[in-house]
Amino acid sequence: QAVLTRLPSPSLFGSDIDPVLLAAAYQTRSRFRFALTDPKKQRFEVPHENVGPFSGPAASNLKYKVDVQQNPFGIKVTRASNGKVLFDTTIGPLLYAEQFLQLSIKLPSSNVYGVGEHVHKQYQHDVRWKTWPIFSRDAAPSANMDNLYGVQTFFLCLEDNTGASLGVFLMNSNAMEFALQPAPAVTYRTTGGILDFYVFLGDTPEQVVQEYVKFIGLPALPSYWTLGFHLSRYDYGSLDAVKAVVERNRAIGLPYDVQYTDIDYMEGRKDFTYDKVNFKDLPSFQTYMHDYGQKYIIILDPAISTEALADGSSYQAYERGQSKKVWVNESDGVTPLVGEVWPGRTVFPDFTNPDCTSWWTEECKIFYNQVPYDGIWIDMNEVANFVQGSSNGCEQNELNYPPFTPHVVDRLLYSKTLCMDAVQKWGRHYDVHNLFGYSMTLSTQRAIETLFPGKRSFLLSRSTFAGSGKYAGHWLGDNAATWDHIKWAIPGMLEFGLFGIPYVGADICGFYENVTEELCRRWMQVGAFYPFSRNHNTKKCTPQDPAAFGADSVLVKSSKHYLNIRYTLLPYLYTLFYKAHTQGDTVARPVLHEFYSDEATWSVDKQFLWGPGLLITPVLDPGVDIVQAYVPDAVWYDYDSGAKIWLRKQWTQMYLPADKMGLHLRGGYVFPFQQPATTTVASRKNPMGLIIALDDNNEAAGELFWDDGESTGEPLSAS
Ligand code: MIG
Repeated sequence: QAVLTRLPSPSLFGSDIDPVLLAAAYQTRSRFRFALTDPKKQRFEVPHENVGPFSGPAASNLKYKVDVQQNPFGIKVTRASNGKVLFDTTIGPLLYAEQFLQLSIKLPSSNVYGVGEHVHKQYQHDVRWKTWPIFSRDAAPSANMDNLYGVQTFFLCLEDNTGASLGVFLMNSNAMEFALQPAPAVTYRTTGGILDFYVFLGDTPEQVVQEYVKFIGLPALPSYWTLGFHLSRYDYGSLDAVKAVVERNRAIGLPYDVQYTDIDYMEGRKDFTYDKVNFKDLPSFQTYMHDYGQKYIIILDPAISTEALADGSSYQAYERGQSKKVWVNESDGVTPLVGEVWPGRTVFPDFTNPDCTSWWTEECKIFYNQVPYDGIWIDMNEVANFVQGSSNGCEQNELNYPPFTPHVVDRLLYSKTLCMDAVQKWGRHYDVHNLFGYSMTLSTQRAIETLFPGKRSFLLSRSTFAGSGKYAGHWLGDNAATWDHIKWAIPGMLEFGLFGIPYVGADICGFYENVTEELCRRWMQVGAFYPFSRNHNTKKCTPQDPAAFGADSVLVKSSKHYLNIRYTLLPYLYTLFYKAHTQGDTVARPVLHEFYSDEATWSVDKQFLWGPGLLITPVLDPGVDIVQAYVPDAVWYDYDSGAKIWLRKQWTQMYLPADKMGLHLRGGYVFPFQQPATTTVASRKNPMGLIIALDDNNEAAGELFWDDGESTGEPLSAS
């Protein structure tokens, strides 16, 4: 510990804190933590399940060395093996005020990856003065540098071509920005809480991810069926329309495990209700799906209508929540904050309140007893509100109008969400806003555990925080059917791998806008290799489920071909998820994680790997059948033909006509497989086998994790 006193200088935003307490800990041999707090007053700290106190013995045999510079204060973390400075805050001053905290870090290289949630058009960050706002927001991905749904404050830095890497995580949930500079350096600039930094050292990028993910929570092991293909859209309009889509995609023999219904199944967009006219038979829909070996997932939104049902009867879910006082309150701490979302006037459950979790769990159960379902998709949990702050507006105070506002969308913190002075159990919305989706995930996980004891089910969340991956997957939100979006999905997906949320994918064929056959065909090809593979569409747009393009279309032929390969390789994919779950490995893996000694891979983001062994080279441009592809330094075999590729460690032109994408198996690896079928219920009964791809020495190795695909608890068998 050390006490830091403020050097004389003009105040930037007022309310400077002086002194500041520094606490630091050698937590493990590869993890260093330091926190800066106010010794005179308790400031907000993220109530994360994995944050412990500064106590316990110091780790030994450290991979790092820490030096503290005095006057001005700075902290330097050095790699013990080679003396390289990895993390150096002496590049700038520490600023610590009530609502403005800033620290800059000089880095050993500009190979920086991560931090979100944003559209990063390139996976490797551009360090030329780019400032990214971080604040959870219901905003559609676009070319702008907007803050999107989730809050992820972790980045990875590849030091050099030895693979040595570091990771940095700031445990803080306030609105902030992250600025990259060519030094190379980064600056975290946050509006509250404390500065609580974790520095991770690894010998490889994968090791850094493992260290980070073990700390924030190893990702959930998905149920096997959730690795199948999913189909969804907003506004089927009726259950008959849903069934027509299900039937036509069954009829073409599409590998297809999961069907969704979006908010149009509800009565008046109210959670825990269903439209008794257009979705009259919803109670038997799960059986209809199960009869074919398929599953059914529902959407739930956080906002709860305050209005009665259409027939005048009371809306029970609201009434019960109201009597249990489970809503987010206005600044007085007792009056429920009222806003507006899909169902009209709404209140917002405070998922940080244990009573709210009990209420939510109970509502999920009551509804399940009417309309059985297999998994839950949670949306709008940034939290989205269609009026600014509340129906009563927001007071003029330092929470709603802080002295410094990061470059968030609209430059207004309560825009499209709740007033910042709203009150929740964990604290003021100002401090806990970024935890809304995370807390809703925790509550919904409780519901899932209650509904499906001993089973894993499915949970998908739009808003995430560090640790969300322990319970949930994520989709990249409301993208559009454009060639830009099919490209941006790859950096997005790879980043969520770094964040410990490997079960991730973008809406295949795009959410907004009508898609063309060509774009949808290319998207179905690459999407067959998203860890979370779902085709989802918005209302009114032309149907884009594969069968909609005609049973004889090239799109259907190609979608089936690549989904069959996905289903064939599910034992390999499932094993990758097991390794993610047990040791924090990435699943959809950046090429640089396997080939870091080759600088050419450091910026590859139009291709990616499944684990170490499968190279995926999609077509991401219109009118193209030749793609510039990188062949990393290994032996590769074309998946379809088995032919060996006679070049390596170079760019090549890959011929990928309309029905083809690049898929290559890496020599040295063994891929467990199973004969595919149209559902995983059926494919799991088929014979299994091994694809053995030999390396230069005619050797190969691999692993298989196998179990019943849905139980929780200890694995039945491993490796
Ligand atoms: O503002 O539930 O991202 O997947 O279809 C739209 C309707 C609300 C946003 C989700 C999208 C979903 C849609 N929702």
